[in-house]
Amino acid sequence: QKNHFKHAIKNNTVQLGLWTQLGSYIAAEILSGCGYDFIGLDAEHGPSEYIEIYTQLQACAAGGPTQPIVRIPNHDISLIKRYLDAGVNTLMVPQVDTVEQAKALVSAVRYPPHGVRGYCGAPRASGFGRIKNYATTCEEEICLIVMPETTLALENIEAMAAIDGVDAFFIGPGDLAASLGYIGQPMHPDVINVIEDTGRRIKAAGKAVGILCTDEAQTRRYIELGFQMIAIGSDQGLLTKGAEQLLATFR
Ligand code: 3PY
Ligand code: MG
Repeated sequence: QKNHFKHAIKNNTVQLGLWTQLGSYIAAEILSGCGYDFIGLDAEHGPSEYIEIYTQLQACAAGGPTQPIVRIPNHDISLIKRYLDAGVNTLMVPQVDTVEQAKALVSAVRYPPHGVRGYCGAPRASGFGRIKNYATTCEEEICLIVMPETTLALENIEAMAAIDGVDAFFIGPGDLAASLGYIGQPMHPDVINVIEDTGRRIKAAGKAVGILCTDEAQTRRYIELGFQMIAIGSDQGLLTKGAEQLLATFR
């Protein structure tokens, strides 16, 4: 099955998304019908475990055309295998700092002889066996997004971008700010400078770049700079803001 998201970011079509951390399959179903290009299902932070992500993927399929992106908690290849089996075709991996780590992740999402992904005959990803050519065609449609979130990752950006199979980079502003000595200040001008420079370097190396940003002006700036994917808000944020605003109209 075609991964339109992967092709869109390759073709520089900006993808706007919503981040989710509630772990709610109902919220996932509602939000996938709202017109966003992608929805981030977070299994790094937030309460979602594997089976909860699985049900959120089912909800996304029912809810609308929005592309689910799953952020996994670590680099464990057996866990990556299970998420791919569950039907994840766009995988985001946090804290990717080195070429060795990035290469191991590429290998984890590819079947032999190109990689080490374990084979299952009829996973959900293959329509439970109905998509007969899944194993031989899935590699083209799997999108691997790695997250540079440390100063070490920044040193290795060009080398990681040169790896075939690393499709995109999603900058983690919170962790990157912490690594730069500005914990809790992802909008600090020094941090923004580094992020913008990193975005330029990734683009110059020919790969797509994205970020989470809830500031409108800065989001427009990232779009101007050519960032291809931006998570512009979150389920938790919308719920909090909406609930507070509603009450404030009467109090
Ligand atoms: C971070 O800000 O560190 C993130 O991982 C956001 O997605
Ligand atoms: Mg992070």
